Amino acid sequence: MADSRDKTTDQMKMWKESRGSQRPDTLTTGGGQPIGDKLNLMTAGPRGPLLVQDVVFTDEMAHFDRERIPERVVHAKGAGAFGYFEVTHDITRYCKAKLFEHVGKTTPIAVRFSTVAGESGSADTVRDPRGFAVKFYTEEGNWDLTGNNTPIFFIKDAMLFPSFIHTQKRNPQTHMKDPDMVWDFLSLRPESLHQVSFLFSDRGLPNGFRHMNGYGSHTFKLVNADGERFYCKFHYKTDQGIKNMSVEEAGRLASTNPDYAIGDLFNAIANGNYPSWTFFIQVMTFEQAENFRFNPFDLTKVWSHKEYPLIPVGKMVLNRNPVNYFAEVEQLAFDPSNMPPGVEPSPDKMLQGRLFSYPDTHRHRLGANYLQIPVNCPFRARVSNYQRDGPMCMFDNQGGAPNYYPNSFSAPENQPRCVESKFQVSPDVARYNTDDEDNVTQVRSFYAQVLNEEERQRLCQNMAGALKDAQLFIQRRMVDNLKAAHPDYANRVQTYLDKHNMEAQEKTSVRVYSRPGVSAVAASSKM
Ligand code: HDE
Repeated sequence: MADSRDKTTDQMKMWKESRGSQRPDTLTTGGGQPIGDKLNLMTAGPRGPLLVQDVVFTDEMAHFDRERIPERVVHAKGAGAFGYFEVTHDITRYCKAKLFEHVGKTTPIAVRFSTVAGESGSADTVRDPRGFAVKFYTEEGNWDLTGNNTPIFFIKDAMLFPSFIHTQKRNPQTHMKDPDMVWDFLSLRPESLHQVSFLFSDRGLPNGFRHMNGYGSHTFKLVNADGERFYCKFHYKTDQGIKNMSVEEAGRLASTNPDYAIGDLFNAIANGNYPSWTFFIQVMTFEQAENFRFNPFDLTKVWSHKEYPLIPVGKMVLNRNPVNYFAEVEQLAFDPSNMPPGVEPSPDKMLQGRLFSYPDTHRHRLGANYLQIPVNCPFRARVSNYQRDGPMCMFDNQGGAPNYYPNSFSAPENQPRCVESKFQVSPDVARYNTDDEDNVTQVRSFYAQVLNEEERQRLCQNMAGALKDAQLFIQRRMVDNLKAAHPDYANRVQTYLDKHNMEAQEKTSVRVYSRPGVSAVAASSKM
């Protein structure tokens, strides 16, 4: 028993030890009044009933009744940690953001890693992308680079996101995960194939959060001090090395240690084994973007590293565990629209959709003043604006400063250097279809060039193992999509599917034929 203990399982013991010889605190109500007895209700006689005047009880119970806030609609299960980002290479020729000001500069950060589809209590070792969200607390306000462990995504139009997520969640009637929903949607949207291929490859089961890369995923815009603009992608490469899990190991841990990834991160940091990542950018000029063979803002595609090499920028180190999970991780709110001057959105339709969705969900989940919660507060900048009041307003609500603008009473000043860069948009306003763009070229090279033979084999086996649970017509449509990417991809998945389908058929026939009183012909006509 003692052998199996680590920093997570010993947390209570260590907390007590951390208090040394300090006497225990006085037990109080939420209002701070000392409590005489917290074990026994105040009742009329030893057998009850309870008195309304037992405010020690009502204070406790009323707060308990309100303990849960809505969990994140996606990425509900996750782990958080804190640390710093240090600039190791000068990129001021691309970006004027102060956090990149000079080599050696450090900026405090908060990071949250997560799975996507499961609920807050779900297992860490499921096949799913992993969230990789970083909040940089800069002097120019917070920058939230809210990415994943993959450089691409399933869709490229934000309109589809709620539907896509519904297919990853639960069936509206059965409240179960539903393979028909998943594969119906994915096969109807062939642009998802690149991400689906990543997902069913070995990288779909990372070994914890420390052994995976992170990506800003979208194309962003960088602006330098002279107002020159560049398109850019962000990458974090794990210094721990990539490590994935076998399907068997992930399945075993899902039942024996469903919090494996949270524990792995917590223990590493508590043991002083601080995980780190090297931060890079890829840069594309506006001219290159205009002539690029793909839409450079298409989130289902990567930029070739040969043509757009990784440029080193800095290092991210995680060296502090949360002191309290709810306060610092459950309430941690990331928002892609939090960008310091020098970082701007590209026209990527997914990024544009996210700029609205995140602050909107935070107002619902955490309340209108969520930016005052300490972990979200841009504590290195001084917030001066005209937002006042609202529920749970903390601090001094900007005291006696005028709450309207313009005003003649020492109003906070605009900063012309921070005006967003200008850009042109000329095309007609319309709802443009994106699913007819090239959805196969990069899947083909992922399959044929990036993966080796064994990896290809596992990808096909993993995919068929999941696709087999969908209706046959959906399986066929998916295999047709694979065929468009690479015939070998389609053939191998089909071979595995045939095997699964045959086995399933055999099982069904055994069940049907062995039912007493049902003839084989009658049974097969029902199939
Ligand atoms: Fe998110 N996503 N997302 N997402 N996402 C959320 O925000 C959304 C997308 C990502 O640890 C939600 O606070 C839309 C891409 C991470 O707290 C929500 C679209 C990428 C996290 C939301 C996307 C991400 C979220 C749920 C398509 C990688 C967890 C709760 C237009 C580049 C952050 C919340 C954390 C969380 C919306 C697509 C990453 C609902 C509308 C692409 C890492 O606002």
